[in-house]
Amino acid sequence: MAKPGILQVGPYPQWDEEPLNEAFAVHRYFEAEDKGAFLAKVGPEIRGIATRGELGANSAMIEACPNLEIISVYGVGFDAVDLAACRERGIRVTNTPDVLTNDVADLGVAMMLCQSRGMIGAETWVKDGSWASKGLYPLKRRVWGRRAGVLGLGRIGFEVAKRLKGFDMEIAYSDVGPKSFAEGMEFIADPVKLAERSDFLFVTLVASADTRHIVGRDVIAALGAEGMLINISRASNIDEEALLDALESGALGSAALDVFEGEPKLNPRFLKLDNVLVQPHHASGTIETRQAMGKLVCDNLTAHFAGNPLPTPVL
Ligand code: 8YV
Repeated sequence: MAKPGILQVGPYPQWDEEPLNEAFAVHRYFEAEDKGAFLAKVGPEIRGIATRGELGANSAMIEACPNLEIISVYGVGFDAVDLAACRERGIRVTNTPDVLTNDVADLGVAMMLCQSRGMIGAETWVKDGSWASKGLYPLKRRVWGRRAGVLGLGRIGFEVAKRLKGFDMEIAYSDVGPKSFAEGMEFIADPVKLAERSDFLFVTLVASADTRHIVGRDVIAALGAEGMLINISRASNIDEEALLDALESGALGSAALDVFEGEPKLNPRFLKLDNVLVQPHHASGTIETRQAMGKLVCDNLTAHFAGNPLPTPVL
């Protein structure tokens, strides 16, 4: 029997490419020079799309594949998949939850520590000879015992909060409602009020049209000149123009960001700022987690084409 045709939207590590190529007839979208012509040619053969969290599958891509049955996302976030089009056509969608939760939380907390203690600048201070020529490195801000806010207490937000407890921080969170498992954490429904009482604000929300720019000028102003914003979710949750204005003027103390509008190209204003720590969207980027994510992508596709229940369905 012919292998099911799969459209691979972006590259995966070699260890994921091998099982995919073995089980499916893989068409590598990201290698095509003329993407439109490529889709027009292979579209009818495609029964599955293997994509990545931030790349997703847009309506044009879905439309070009009239025999599409499933989209398997390498990532927990599926905001870049046109879910309405999938619902309409009965296309299944899967993601890779749980396996990346701890690594994403780790990176969020690491960014807070790194940025608050000025570790990147401190390393430069040593390497460029400033330590020897200028003496002591400028003093930075403490982390332990201070106030953290978690915007979105889902799986990742909860793991962030759990880690912050280890730093004896006072933790509050915002979500659609109070969570029974949020022991020792204060529920503050309004993100502006959450930001007002927080030294560090973590954005760990699932991104959707409803959460777009939920961190806007008012939340950023409330966090203030001493506050730090940490984003390990999606760029769309933050009004990036407002964030840049506040970082440039000093109205916001600092930010630590793993995600950006239009990534991997960043707004060049970010590159001129000393008070922002930037990371290349790699919160889930450990060998262990990426292997587990790749396995789930493949397992979901295999289960679907074998007529078995999907391990991690979204739709
Ligand atoms: C990416 C992510 O999928 O889980 C998500 O939603 O955005 C990430 O894990 C990862 O960077 C691979 O592209």
